[in-house]
Amino acid sequence: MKLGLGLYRHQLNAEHYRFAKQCGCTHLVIHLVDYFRSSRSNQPGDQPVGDDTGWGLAGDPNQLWTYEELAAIKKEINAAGLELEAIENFDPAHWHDVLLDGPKKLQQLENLKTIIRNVGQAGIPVFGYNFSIAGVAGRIKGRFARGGAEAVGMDGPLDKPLPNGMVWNMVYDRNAAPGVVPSATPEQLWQRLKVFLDALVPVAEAAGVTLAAHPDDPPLPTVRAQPRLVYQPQLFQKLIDLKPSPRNALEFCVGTLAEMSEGDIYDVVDTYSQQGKLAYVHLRNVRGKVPSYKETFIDDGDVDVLRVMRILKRNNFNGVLIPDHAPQMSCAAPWHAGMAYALGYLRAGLKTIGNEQG
Ligand SMILES: [Mn+2]
Repeated sequence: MKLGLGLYRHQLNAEHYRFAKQCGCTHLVIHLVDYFRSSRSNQPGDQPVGDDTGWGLAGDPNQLWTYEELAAIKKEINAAGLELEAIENFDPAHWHDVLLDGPKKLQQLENLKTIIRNVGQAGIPVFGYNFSIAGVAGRIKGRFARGGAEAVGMDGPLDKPLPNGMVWNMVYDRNAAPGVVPSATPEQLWQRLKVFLDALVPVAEAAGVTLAAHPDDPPLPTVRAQPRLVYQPQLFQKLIDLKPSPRNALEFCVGTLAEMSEGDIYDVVDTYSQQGKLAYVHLRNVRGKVPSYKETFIDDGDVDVLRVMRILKRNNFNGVLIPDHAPQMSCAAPWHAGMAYALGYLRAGLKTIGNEQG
């Protein structure tokens, strides 16, 4: 197992690469979508949360991430003594109609194929995605964590319908007609995922890129009047079986899985790690379950994180762990302190379980 850090778009610079290295990381997972563009309710400094207007504007539909751009970022990361393990998330601007089954779907599937080919050419092994119409919506912030640290949680579901022009909690069309996005059925959503996997998995196989699916966060059957795909642990199996391939794998978010109303988190970790389906792991802790849970410090929630690490080691998981989210700590650099605390804990955990690369 290897230790990594996730960085948002505005953090892709030498200072943050040094910070990761100083915390003992060998790998990075990076976001290229800018979640903090033009939103008053969603400011950089923490993970994106926002209100029911979402995270702001999606990117440029005509600017796909190029090989040159990806190779340049990888080169800078390598120069800092780190490996680039994964890119996390497609931009809604590049695939809104794949999620919505809209008129630009065929062109946008080609967009995604181009991006995966570019990622493979740049030598980046994993691409994480979240096949979700509402996206990561409906969460709140408060002084929920130990000592009054600011953390994210949920206090009741959000089923206010999505306005037209919005998907994946971002706005892709500011000029959309008034009205709301019609609710899909769960069967329609699974069919859309099948179309996506049938198109992308062969390209990923040829490009040497592993596609890694994140479960729905928060994991409720519906959010914003839209169905969710993976809101119980066994639904990950349905996703795997829909398109069997070593390149159809999981962005295994222990926090989200622990928020689900069913399943024993240790059995869930065992089941999927035994199958070798974990591309990389979001390892964070949480107290409670949907629709009422709170994110916690890594040593302070319902999950025995060391026990999870022992199961991963027993099943020979050899990929990257990242903290995903952490509470904001009271100091001049709340995000950095939270991440350094989580990374120190994970690094000690890796040594404790006898992980040779910890
Ligand atoms: Mn996650």
